[in-house]
Amino acid sequence: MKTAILIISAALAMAGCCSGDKNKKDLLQKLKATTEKGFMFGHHDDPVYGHTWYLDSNRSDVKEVTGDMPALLSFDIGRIEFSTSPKDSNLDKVPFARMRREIIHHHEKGGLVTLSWHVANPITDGGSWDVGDSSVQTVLPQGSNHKKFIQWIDNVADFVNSIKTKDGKKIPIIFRPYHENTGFWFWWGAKHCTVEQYKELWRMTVNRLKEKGATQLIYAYSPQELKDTTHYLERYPGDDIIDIIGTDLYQFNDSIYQSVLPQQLEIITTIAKTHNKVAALTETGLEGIPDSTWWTEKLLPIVAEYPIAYLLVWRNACDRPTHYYAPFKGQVSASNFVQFYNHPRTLFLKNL
Ligand code: BMA
Repeated sequence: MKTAILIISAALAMAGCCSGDKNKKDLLQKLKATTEKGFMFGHHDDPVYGHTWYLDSNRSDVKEVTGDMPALLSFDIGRIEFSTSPKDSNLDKVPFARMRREIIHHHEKGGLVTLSWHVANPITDGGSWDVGDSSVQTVLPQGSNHKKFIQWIDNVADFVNSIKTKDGKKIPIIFRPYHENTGFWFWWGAKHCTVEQYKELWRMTVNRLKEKGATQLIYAYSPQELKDTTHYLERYPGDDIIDIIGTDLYQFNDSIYQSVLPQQLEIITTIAKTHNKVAALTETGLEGIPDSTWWTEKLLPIVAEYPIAYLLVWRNACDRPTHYYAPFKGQVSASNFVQFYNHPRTLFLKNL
């Protein structure tokens, strides 16, 4: 009896592992195929709140402007590390249960999903922005917060493993932790840990997630302020771990963005090509989009020149009136965004 149970549970574990792996391969294939056609548009927290609304059902600022959903939805799982109940919410007040429902729904419609993780500082339990020079070191094996951090990673595994189709298959997701690490503002930033410590943080995370059966994840690396390919690869965790060669770049100054964006895209697409990976502009945007033709005059002419699978703009906060990156009905760039939507190289949900 005991042996039978053991055999059955081993078989089930294998099925789980292989279905995760197969789904992951399908997702990578889809991303590669997409890059031939154009690039997907992604929006963070798109179906859960918008410029003037919070947690309504069946709403999306992007849909209200274009009649279509973004091809890619992004959510953040910051605070999953403290989550003990299904009622808990992330750092931007998105309930994890709602996030799960939206991911399943979007996947069923053929869309893609990415998750970032603004994980708390392991020493202070403060936010990701609570920087301290030894934080990374303390979560690595032998570190004083290692056990605690492994539990945090296990919470991530439990959450992603709970996101399944109706027939029980784990939904493949692009996971993008420890982002913008060439900057100094997050506790995993270059100023706060050595190259080796940063890489070990990644390796430990990916290994643990795999051990917990989360084999459906594909991984995006997204540093920013890149000098050249050598700089990009300095902290790159490795080809065996990373699937997506990403970067984050926002427009704070028009002419700087115009000159830096092509350089950054050149770096990531060159590396993606030589490492046989997928390139993506993992975060970008202009806060408040005051430039009414920004989408077709500033963003599109540059990104259309590079083989990237997607670009993602950040959230339309409902409680910060100027903190939005996608247009909503009546916003000054809304009609220009429709032109962007109609361009043959931009891919939204209906194009997938
Ligand atoms: C930042 C801002 C914050 C938010 C954080 C994590 O860029 O949007 O308001 O809490 O991302 O999503």
